[in-house]
Amino acid sequence: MHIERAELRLLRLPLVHPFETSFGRETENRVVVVRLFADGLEGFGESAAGVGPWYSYETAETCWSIQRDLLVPLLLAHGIDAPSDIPQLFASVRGHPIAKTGIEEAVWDLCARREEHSLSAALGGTRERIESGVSLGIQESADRLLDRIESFVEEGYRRVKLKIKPGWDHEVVERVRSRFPDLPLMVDANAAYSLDDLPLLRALDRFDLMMIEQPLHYADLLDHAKLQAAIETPLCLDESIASARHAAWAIELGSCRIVNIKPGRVGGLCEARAVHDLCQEHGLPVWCGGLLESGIGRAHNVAVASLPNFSLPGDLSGSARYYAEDLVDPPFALAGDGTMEVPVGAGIGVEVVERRLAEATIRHEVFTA
Ligand code: OSB
Ligand code: MG
Repeated sequence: MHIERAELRLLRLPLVHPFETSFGRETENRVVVVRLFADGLEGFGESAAGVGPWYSYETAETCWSIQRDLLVPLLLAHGIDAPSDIPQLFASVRGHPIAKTGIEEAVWDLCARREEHSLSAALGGTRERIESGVSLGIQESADRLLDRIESFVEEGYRRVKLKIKPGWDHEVVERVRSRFPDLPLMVDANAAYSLDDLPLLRALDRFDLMMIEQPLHYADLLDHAKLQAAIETPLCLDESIASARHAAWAIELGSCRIVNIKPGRVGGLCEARAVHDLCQEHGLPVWCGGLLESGIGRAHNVAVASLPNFSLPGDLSGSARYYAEDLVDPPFALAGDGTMEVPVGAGIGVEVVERRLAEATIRHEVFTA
């Protein structure tokens, strides 16, 4: 297949609620939406790197420059037969996984539409519905946090993830646990602790958490292995699992018992599936994380989460939890039982709303072969 035209759009997406983590507070997301044209069809992907280099070294601006200067020219200069050609095509560019993901996703969408398959079917997905969880940022008070949890539980969310950081951890988790004794609950520290905090991390064992996500340094595998050996609660790695190779190291070292898979973090859907397959072979459950994506990236995440070893609820919440009006129609919505439907239409299976795309665009550039 010859890609005839590529379009990049830098979008500004104001969040319904500010999102605060151990690395800061965000009031809006910035993403690059990639749109590719070939054979009378189009495909969409999203690079949801955000405003600043806090979660990862990438930003919406680094995605834009790497895509404009390197990835889009490579794509337009080479024909591709299948999405699985993309990782090799982009291998000469070191790193920048979120930038690569937006383009690889658009190729997946385009190829699935060409075959008249859903993206889920193209990936080998087996689920018709996926289980939704919700990730709750640090709030101004524990009372406010309890109120917000209550309303998400009423909506049907199947598990709640709390962001923690030093000073917003043990006491807060204790309050949440005593108010919601049976709630499937987990915490995510976004690398805010070190092994010196072992007593505090061990003290979390008594709250029956499903897991503790990424407590230690963003690139670490060794200290996580030491920590996992010293506590009972399963560790889940996010930032540290940058590829299937990192997952293999983590499994061999015993750094975690669960893996959060985000296509953006590992460089695309091919690599996300490779991490999934490896974890499945070794008996580690996985779940799909998020980067506050719009409906475009969310559609890709939902399709990935339909693979068989995604056996835990993901950070795949309804569109309304993030944005007043999503870019896609229909928006992603939670059923009362806390699940979301995996779209069955061709490609991502949701319509991109041109008006919304235009309203959110702060920069736009078109490239032709
Ligand atoms: O660490 O999982 C994370 C959002 C942005 C960056 C990193 C993370 C998150 C979330 C929310 O926890 C994920 C989502 O709901 O999209
Ligand atoms: Mg995380």
